[in-house]
Amino acid sequence: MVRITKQEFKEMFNSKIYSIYAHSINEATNEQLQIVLSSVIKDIIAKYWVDNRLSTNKEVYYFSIEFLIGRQLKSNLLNLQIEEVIKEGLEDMGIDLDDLICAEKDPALGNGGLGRLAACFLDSMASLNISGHGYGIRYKYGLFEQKFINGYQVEVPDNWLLHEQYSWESIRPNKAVVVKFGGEVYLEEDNGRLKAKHHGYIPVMAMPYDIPIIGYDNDFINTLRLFKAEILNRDFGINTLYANTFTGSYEQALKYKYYTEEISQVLYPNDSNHAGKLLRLKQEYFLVSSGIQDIINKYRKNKFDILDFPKHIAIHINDTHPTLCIPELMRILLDEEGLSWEEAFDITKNTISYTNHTIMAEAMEKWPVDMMKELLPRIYMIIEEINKRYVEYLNHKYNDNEKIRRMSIICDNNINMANLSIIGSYSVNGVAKLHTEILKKEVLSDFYEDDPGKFNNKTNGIAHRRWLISCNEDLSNLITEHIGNIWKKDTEELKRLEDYKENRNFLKKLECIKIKNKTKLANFIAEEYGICINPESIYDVQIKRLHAYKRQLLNVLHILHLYHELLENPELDIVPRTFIFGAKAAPGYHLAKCIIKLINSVAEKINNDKSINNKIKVVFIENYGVSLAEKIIPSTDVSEQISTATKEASGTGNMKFMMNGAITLATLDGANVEIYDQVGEENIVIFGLKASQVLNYNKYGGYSSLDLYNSNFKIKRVVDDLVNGFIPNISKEGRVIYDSLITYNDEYFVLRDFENYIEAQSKIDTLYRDKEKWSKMCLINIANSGIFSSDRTISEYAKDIWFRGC
Ligand code: 8GP
Repeated sequence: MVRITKQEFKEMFNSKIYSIYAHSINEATNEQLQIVLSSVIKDIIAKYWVDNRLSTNKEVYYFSIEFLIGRQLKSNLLNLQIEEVIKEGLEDMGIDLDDLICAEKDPALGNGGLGRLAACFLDSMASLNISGHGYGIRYKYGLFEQKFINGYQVEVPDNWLLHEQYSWESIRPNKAVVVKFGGEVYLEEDNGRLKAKHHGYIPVMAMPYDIPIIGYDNDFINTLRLFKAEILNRDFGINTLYANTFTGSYEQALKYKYYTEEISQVLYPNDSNHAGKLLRLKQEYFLVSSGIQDIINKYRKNKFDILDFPKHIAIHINDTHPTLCIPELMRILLDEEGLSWEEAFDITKNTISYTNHTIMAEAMEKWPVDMMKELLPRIYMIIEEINKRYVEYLNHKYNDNEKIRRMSIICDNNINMANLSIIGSYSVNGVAKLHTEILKKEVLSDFYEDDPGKFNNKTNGIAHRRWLISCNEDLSNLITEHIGNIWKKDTEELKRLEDYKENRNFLKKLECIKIKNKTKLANFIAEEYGICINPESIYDVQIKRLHAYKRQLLNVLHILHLYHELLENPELDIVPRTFIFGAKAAPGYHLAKCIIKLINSVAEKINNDKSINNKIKVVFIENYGVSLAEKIIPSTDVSEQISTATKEASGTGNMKFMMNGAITLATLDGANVEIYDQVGEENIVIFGLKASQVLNYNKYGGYSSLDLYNSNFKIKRVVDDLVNGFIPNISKEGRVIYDSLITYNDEYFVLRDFENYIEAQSKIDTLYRDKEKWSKMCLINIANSGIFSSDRTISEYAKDIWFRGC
């Protein structure tokens, strides 16, 4: 049990502030005090962290190009169960803990769902005593900071590493490794065997920075190791390597510095578009090679037999960005460990497991053969050989050229990373039941038919510690007062809340907590944006990346519809609504940026129209990210999960809202289907096309948005708004959006689902009027959200994938 008295803490804090800043508390800024506090906490946990790193149990390594961990201070104090002592100790010194919590920079090392999921998984692995570590990249600049200027998104660099330092990290120079790019590979005779020799490569040093991942109330600490790309230092024989690759002039040296440092400079701001850039490929290999070398180095120290590798090590790849783990592990086993191809492939296949996170075609990574060959010659040779052997197997089994083309790794001069991931791993999973079914029956059906046992589903989950206990303390306390503490470690216990569904007193308390949270958010919005919103109104929230398939457009078209109804009849009896958006668009994603401009312009018009009596308000929160989500989610009434069925693999925001007692307004897509199964149809509002209908439309055609537009007055009215000047200052953007709906036949079925969505929204209005009934629905949502804890998800990964057969 991590123990610290108030007195000990104060002494540590005081001496730390002098040693870091050489001045007293009075002179320090909140940022400095937060850095001091993090440093003290690192000292407190040091012993446990070291012990854990020496573990010889089977270890899981989770490779991800993104980790969206959010602020760490509050969550670390919670997990260590020392929040009270620290709070009081700080108070004695005249410091408010909340100020320090807010002073922490949010490391935005991810875009969206995939990166945030990786962070929840780390939290759960540590909390479940699983030795599971993350490998990622320490990007100098995280996801861009979003500013709105005249309603347009403007991107500003996110300099989260101000002064080159992150308060929770510790640098580990003794664990640095070298990653090799370019050059040439020859097979040379070595002790009677052909061995690959790599010449003329460019060496890049991968410097590890470790962040502790603290388990909940269990003294268990794992590591998130992020690698920074640097020039080689003397320890790595800088002179000889320089001689190989650079002539040694100062200019060349600077070129080399740029080449290396560029690799961990910036996180690609694309949420689903595949960034077809050489630099991105360098980043992927840099991550993979650093991580795999690190694992092998530790493995060698433990002196286990290399043939037992899969007994001791599980490597999980989070989507295809770390897929090069497969050829990289092969490379080391073949070229450094001297194993045969068969032995090496057997080990690799039994070590690596893969999760697919999207079926969006543009996110399916493919790399040009020439690029791979030039940048990673040895890796390419290995991929080619894996492919050659696999195609031989397919030829033997199927004799069907079309099928073989679809299943090969290399086709049309491209390397298909999903195919490589499947072929080189023992487990492939989707992230919600529906998504996994679509993978099996549609997107990856050839592979499923070939090896059905490899496929499985692992429905996503969220760290309930961050997304309920920590971000909604009042709700968490209310729950504990009624059902005790066990739910914090076993969220299935939340089911016991159903005993209170007829208890008026409890329902009232639930309602009061929501109002309190809504008031807090209203104050924040008034302060930050100067918009006055009404805590008695329905808070209707859509916060996620901006993407056409997520259909923020459907939401805003409905707002316009409601606005017209109010203009026609100002007495219209609706419950006041506050529509809240938060979303970043990829900088090169034109349609998404046009939609941002549209929402901001609609907000401007509606918020300033006195004739509608404040019945609707629209707020677009700038620079949405983890910390803002923690503020918004506890105060939400309606959770908008309105993607085109089939397109959202799972969604995880939907789970966070549910756990905080919001009612989901959703299509039957991704994990919404499973939320529906948990709460039953009377506690969720469902609308729109089903997945099977969308798949049918896509296969056989049959929907014309133009016909619908011409035949439906309500649809025509809001679509025309885009181009007739009704909304000021959107002439260009409105046209782009109009064309996506009408000229290009509405790829995401926005208009097709519109009528149905209006009905669903009016059902929300009706339901909300009965406050007690609404509160009961909220309660049932909270009570049945336990299954969506990432502890459940991680237990399933552990049992079915990483430790199966152990
Ligand atoms: C997201 C999916 O879109 C979302 O439905 C799912 O809940 C989440 O992954 C976690 O499984 N996918 C991505 O964020 C994604 O594919 N990002 C890659 C481009 C980085």
